[in-house]
Amino acid sequence: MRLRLAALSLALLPLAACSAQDGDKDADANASDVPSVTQPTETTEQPTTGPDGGDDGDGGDGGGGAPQATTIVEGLEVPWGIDFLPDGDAVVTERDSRRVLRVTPEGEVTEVGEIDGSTSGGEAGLLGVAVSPDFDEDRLVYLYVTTEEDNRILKAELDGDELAEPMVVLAGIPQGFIHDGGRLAFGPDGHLYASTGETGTPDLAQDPDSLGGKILRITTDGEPAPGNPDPDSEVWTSGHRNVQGLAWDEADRLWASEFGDSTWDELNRIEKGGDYGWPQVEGAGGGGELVDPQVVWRTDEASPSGLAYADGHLWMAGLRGERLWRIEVTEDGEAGTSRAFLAGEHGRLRTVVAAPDGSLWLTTSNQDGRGEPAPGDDRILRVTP
Ligand SMILES: [Ca+2]
Repeated sequence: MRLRLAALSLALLPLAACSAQDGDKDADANASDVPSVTQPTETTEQPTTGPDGGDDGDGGDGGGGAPQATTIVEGLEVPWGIDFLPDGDAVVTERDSRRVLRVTPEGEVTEVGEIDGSTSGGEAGLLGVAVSPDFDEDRLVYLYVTTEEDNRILKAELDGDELAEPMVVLAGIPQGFIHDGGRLAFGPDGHLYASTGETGTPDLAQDPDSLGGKILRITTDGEPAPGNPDPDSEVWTSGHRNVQGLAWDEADRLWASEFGDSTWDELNRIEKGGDYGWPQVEGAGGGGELVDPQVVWRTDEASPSGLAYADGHLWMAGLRGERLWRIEVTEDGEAGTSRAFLAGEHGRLRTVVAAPDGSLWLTTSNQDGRGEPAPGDDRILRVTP
């Protein structure tokens, strides 16, 4: 582990660049430099509710095969990251409160810590979480956190219901009021992948010396992972605007969902060293050295954050689109037909992850400053594919 002190000049971009699409609230930077953790304050019981809608989707599904959604937990505030522990409980982060929660499959919520040094405001805050593949031995969870200086990846031991002081894994990822990326996931290769945003400064996406607008691939100590395109760089792919979804299919191909600017959101198949076009191209049409997306959607239909793979399909959660997209993946690794479910039924949808029992956990994001919270928001929903 090391503290990387590069890129101080990238701290705290001007706040005027808030886009109409995915920026939202005023910044309230209030953090100290080094995030620390506050110990748990309470445990709350969250009764599991029954089916809450009989959701048939809006994809013209006349019957059969439409995913059903039930509420696991309600009363959360902008749940952002979810990953699962070996015992089946989930670790859940809340973006603005900066709380780290442990949630059982039955919906019992325990606060295990709070990341005090995290700045929230706009799209920043406590974002992604990934549980160590060796959790039974090392007890580590990885967190993607915005501070006043940067976005950084931390790791902390989770012992039962108590999160220890975090340690810095990788610092110096540009931060901003918007486009902070933030998804963390361990790949089938055992390395940690992180999606970053260009923070409203599009040229960062093409700057090989910036960690912004990239997908990073690092070791658990924050070093460039063996086999990276540049052995001295954490960068795996570049030319991204704001990736917030990462998922591997059953052939271990990596997929990423990406916010477009004003026209095209993207689903990309991620190949080592690829340049995905931003800011030269939004959507398809790059040609040459630029990798085109596999699927695009209008931003009012998607504005995607989380991405998961389950039941032979990719599943993508739409914020502005307020729907859950299901995307076919062919055997040769092409994205096929996509179809929407749950449109408008639960408001903004942020994160979707595959749970150990084969279901999907799906979060609402109606408390994020751009939604219209319903009683009980925000929620974690269980969706059975
Ligand atoms: Ca692109």
